[in-house]
Amino acid sequence: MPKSVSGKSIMIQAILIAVLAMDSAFSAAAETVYRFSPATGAVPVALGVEKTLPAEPPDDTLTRNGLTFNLYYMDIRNHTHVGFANDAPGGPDAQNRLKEVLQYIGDTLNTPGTLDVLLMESETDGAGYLAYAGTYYSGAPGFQPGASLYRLTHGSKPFGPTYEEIFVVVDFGRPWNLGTGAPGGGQVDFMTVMLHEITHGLGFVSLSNSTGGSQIAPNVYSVLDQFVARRTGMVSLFGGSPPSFVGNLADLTSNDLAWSGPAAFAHYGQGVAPGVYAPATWAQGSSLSHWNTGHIVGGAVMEHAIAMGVMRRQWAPVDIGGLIDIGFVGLAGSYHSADQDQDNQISLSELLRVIQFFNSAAYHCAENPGDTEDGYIPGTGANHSCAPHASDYNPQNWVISLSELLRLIQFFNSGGYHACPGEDPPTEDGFCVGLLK
Ligand SMILES: [Ca+2]
Ligand SMILES: [Ca+2]
Ligand SMILES: [Ca+2]
Ligand SMILES: [Zn+2]
Repeated sequence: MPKSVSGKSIMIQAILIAVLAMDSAFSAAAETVYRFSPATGAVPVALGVEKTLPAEPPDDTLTRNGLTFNLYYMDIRNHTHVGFANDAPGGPDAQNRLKEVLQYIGDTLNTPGTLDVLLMESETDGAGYLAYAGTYYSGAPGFQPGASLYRLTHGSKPFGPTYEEIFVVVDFGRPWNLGTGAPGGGQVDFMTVMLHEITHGLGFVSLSNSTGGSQIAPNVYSVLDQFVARRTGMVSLFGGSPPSFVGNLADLTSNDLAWSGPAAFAHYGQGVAPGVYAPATWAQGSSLSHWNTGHIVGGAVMEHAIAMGVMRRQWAPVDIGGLIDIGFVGLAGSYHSADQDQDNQISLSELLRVIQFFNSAAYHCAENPGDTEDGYIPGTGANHSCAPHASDYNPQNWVISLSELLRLIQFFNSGGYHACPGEDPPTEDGFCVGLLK
């Protein structure tokens, strides 16, 4: 999101899409792809002609939980002496904070693969966006995943080796908190903003313009756009094949949009669909690409604005649900906690363990997860600081009820189960009967 500092809060500026003049660099024969961020809108790139990712090996690499991030710092390569550069005042700190954010993302995303992240030359003017990030889309009609999600689900780069999956631009002329501690009241927390921006780079973004058309090309929308709905009646605003805008123009500025995806609903846990940002005046770069700021219980990373001095370095449940809906199904946890050997089957001994919790009338967390076979201890206990058991969901109360146990017996009897967070309608516990094909 394009953020700017305004008084005590950071708000998104309305940004018009840059209209790029065609010039000789845009060969008529070259296929066009689009670099897209909420801040800049769609910027056409002649595929194979304009190369953005350096051919040389990355400057740094980080792997967490099977997900590798290759980091390319243009401040280092171009000797800017600012921003992320090693000899810039906050350069090493900024690199470390970025890597901590990526560690969190890798740990949490639970999705193996590789993403090339291009840290473009930093700005220092202190005007305009705090930072922005995005990914690439083609001009093909459909609800597109974007390059990041495409690479993680297909295992290949959609547009070839010379394009990154995520590009990031940071304006270092801002009062950043580049430390690990909490930001001061007049500081912007770097890790918080990086998490927000990189989430856009993962594909959490709308491609709609102010009239419901695509910013890229006719009928080209994002996987997020398919979940934007008019709250009254939960009517999707983008639909059909190929997708087009099927809502009313007034919907886009109605303050009455909601997210129709089941995982965001379930993870939000408020019994109501989370709101999508749709202020009375269309805010280019902010509208539709964020949760309804100020109306999300408990707040979220993907609200369009964040107060200075605030730190939010982990996705809120609603952020995680939204990411699951758009295709990051690994976030749901691929395995049921009863499935200790993670073979998508509930064996008799795995079932007996949960029957033990049922018979003990309660369960709680082991002091150290490695203390027991599954990190839990039968019986009543004060420690509830771990993630609840997947069998404890209706309600989640540190007690395994008979009906909750019967659900696991169903998986035991059917020879397998699999995570199915995208099921419509959603299942009671996010899992489905049977082995994944
Ligand atoms: Ca700037
Ligand atoms: Ca098993
Ligand atoms: Ca329960
Ligand atoms: Zn944003």
